[in-house]
Amino acid sequence: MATVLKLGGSVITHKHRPEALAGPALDDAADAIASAMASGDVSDLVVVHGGGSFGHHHASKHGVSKTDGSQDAGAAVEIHAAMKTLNDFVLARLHDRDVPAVPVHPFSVASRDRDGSLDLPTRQVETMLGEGFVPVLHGDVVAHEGSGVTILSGDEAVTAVAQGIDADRVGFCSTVPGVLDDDEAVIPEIRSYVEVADYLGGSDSTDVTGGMAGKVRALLDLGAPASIFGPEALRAFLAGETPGTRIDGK
Ligand code: IP8
Repeated sequence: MATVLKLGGSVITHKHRPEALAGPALDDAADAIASAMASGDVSDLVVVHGGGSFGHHHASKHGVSKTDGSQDAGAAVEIHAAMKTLNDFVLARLHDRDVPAVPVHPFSVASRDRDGSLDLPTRQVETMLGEGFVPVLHGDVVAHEGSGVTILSGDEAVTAVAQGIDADRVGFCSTVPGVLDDDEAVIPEIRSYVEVADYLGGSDSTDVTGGMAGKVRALLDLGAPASIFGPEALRAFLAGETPGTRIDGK
């Protein structure tokens, strides 16, 4: 039973200050993951984390987005390095709790075709799972045919990995308790983007990959049910519940 869990960049970092880790929030998430694994609620787990104030700050400084590329190796390395720093923090907090986390850096394995379609091989992720590891991927830069490098969002990584390993469950831990309607109430289920397009405005901070609208689109594209929920519901999700908003584009 494979589970892919995304830890939103806004959950584990302070998004409005460059390279500021939200340490207590990351500790809470790591505690939830460690106890779900210790109790056997979760076995094959892949974690993907977003960029928060690490990736997005540097991407925006260099004008790089999912569609606007850069041929500047220095810019690519700077964005990637910031994401590796954040990845190291996530790994360390998991290791502190005896979770056998190992890094997977998408820049080293993934690429985009000219039309933007993504190739993210997942054979190594499956082998890691088979060996009892918890692969930890992240949003990153990726080589993009004709554009240098562009940004790979954590959401795209979730979709690609979940499809590649045929995941059974996908969870998206965000700062909000789910996708909210105009009355700030959690929408329990979304089956198509048009149902919710009116509610999904742009992200209010530096987010070069699209905020909640991008998250919903990515999870609808998954072709399997996924959940968006807040940090307080992470334990419930890992225990097998479907808190927050259930997204099923099939
Ligand atoms: O926070 C973006 O990932 P996201 C990663 O999941 C970078 O959109 C490098 C900005």
